[in-house]
Formats: sequence, structure tokens, C-alpha cells
Amino acid sequence: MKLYGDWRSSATWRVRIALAWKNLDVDVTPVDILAGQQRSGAFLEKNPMAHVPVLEIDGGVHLAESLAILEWLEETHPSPPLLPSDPILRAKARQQALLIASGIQPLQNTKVQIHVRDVLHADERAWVRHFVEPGLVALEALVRETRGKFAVGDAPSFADVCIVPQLHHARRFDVDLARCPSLVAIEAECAALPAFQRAHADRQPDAPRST
Ligand SMILES: N[C@@H](CCC(=O)N[C@@H](CS)C(=O)NCC(=O)O)C(=O)O
Repeated sequence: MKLYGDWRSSATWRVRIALAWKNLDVDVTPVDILAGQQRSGAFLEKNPMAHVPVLEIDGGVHLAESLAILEWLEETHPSPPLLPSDPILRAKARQQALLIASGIQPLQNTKVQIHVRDVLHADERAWVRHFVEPGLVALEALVRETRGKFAVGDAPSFADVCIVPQLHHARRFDVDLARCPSLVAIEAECAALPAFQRAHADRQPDAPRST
């Protein structure tokens, strides 16, 4: 398998965590989204939406959308799992992951920030904070109902896979996490796990050496 992604992309980071959790090796091909490489003709053939990540699997099939990739990994490599066995808790884990993937991340995306800054002539960092902080406060309320050591019970799930990169991104934009103590505690639990450590943005080959 080959993963096309950017070290700083939270959606790519989700897939890296899942691959590492399931002990799957992939070749990584960096796609520099600040340089616009996701809009090259070669990349658009893999994902016409011009988003990373893309996972290339056997037979030259390209999968995009990080949560669709997580679902495919869970179906094809179920052990160790990233979803609880109880159907309601599975739905809760997916709900929390989707809250981030559909309700928060699209509003902070690089192309959105560039539009806010260069076309609307507004403060893109204030824009990000405006949407991300209430999104995380809502997630905190959901997580309080389901959490153990992790977001849903005592094992990592899709929810944690999304929470870790999202909190890292939030800090880069000075989002106030004071009202999200559960999310911060869960992030600390995840940070102790080797799979989450290997997947960290700063440890990727395309990350700047200084970070
Ligand atoms: N819903 C997609 C979102 C993917 C996405 O937005 N990726 C960002 C990086 S985190 C991207 O490629 N942005 C390109 C741009 O803003 O031009 C997923 O979960 O994979």
C-alpha cells in the first residue's frame, strides 16, 4: 500500500494512526498541500477532490476520505480493532469521529483559510478559532458520556484517531482548550501508545527538521 499525504494534514494523520495501530506498513509519498501539489493533474487522477489522504491499495485502487479509509481498514484488518464491539458504542465512536471530520475540519482546511485571508481579507486564524473551539466543546460533552481511558471506553477507536490530530491543530491556532479537559486527558493517554507516537506529524519524513 502507498499513502499519499502531508505531514501537517490532520486527515492524513488519522490514517497513519490506524495503519500503525494495525501494524500495517505503507510507502509514504508526500504531497505538499501548502505548495498546491494536491491540485496537480497526477494527484487529481487519484482524488478529484484535491484532498489528502489517498491510500493506494492492491490493484492500483485509490481510496480517499479518511473515514472511508478507516472503515476499509477495519473491515479488511479487524484485529486489533478500532471500533468497540457494542453497536451503540460503535455508532458513538463514529459520531465523534464524524463530528471532527465533517463538523470541524472542513472549516479549518487550508484552502478555506487561504480564501478567508486572500479573498475575504479577514483574519484566518480568528476564523479557525471561531469554528474549532465550539466544535471541540460540543465534542467534549459527547465524550464525557462515553469515555473511559479513551473517548469511548478503555480502548482507542476512530474517535481517538480523530481527536489527537485535531487537538494538535487546535493548539497551532491558539484555540482555548480550557473547556475540553476530557479531550486533553484522552490525548495524553493516546500519546503513551507506540502507534500514536509513530504516526505523530513531527516524526514524518516530510516534516521540517526543526519541529
Ligand atoms: N473529508 C476529508 C478531508 C480531507 C482534507 O480536507 N484534507 C486536507 C488536509 S487535512 C487537504 O487536502 N486540504 C487541501 C486544501 O486545503 O487545498 C477526509 O477526511 O479525508
